[in-house]
Amino acid sequence: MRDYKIVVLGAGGVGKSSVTVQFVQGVYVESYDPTIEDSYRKQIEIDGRACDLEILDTAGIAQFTAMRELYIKSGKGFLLVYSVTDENSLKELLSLREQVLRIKDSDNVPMVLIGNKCDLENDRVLSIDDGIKVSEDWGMVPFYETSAMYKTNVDDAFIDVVRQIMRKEAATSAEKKQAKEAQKQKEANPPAKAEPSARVPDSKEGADHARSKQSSATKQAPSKSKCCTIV
Ligand SMILES: Nc1nc2c(ncn2[C@@H]2O[C@H](COP(=O)(O)OP(=O)(O)OP(=O)(O)O)[C@@H](O)[C@H]2O)c(=O)[nH]1
Ligand SMILES: [Mg+2]
Repeated sequence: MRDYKIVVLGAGGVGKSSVTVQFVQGVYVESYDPTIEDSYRKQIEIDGRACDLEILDTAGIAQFTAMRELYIKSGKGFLLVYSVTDENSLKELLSLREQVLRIKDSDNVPMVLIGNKCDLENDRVLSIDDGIKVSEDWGMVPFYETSAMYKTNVDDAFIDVVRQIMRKEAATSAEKKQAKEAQKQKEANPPAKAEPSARVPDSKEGADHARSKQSSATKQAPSKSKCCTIV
């Protein structure tokens, strides 16, 4: 069974724990208890493959974010969560994503953007289009509006990030296989040693080159006729 390490990131109170617990345990947590760090495991079959998910639910509030760098390093896929009722929570994600890309040293990191609390229509300050705009700015990162309360799109968001990890791993192992094949071929048929005169000279240079070649050949191993010409 393959291991998939997923990290849930976002500002305080946006619903990271509620979304995670809803996905893992199928229950909705009404109360708010700020997280320091919680880890969950869930086994699930995706596209016929058994997957062992390790989900890290992280702290949103600043006092608890010191460990962020470490868990970003170890994560394979990321859920970036904001709340549609909190404009700042979306702004905070911009720097969080930057941090993820910087630490991973890659532009290609499995990731989904989540606008949570979409059931709170009356308190909504961010539209679907606001989320779509950010997803486009990020190079079409998959975007879901979710409700942890009603379990809307929660499973889809997690499954999406696992599929992205699978695709990335498949691409990496295909690249490795190709490189290995190329190396094998190289070892089996080593390239012929290049002649020192293999470079194609331009016409003037070619003439000079030919002349100097001739004269040095003459000096080193004069043939009869050339000997006659010099004399
Ligand atoms: N109406 C509604 N409330 C939600 C939803 N998701 C979370 N909440 C509520 O929002 C509050 C905060 O949710 P949490 O899941 O604890 O938020 P968090 O992002 O984990 O917060 P930190 O751990 O402090 O970073 C709780 O009272 C939740 O019940 C949702 O989809 N809809
Ligand atoms: Mg939490």
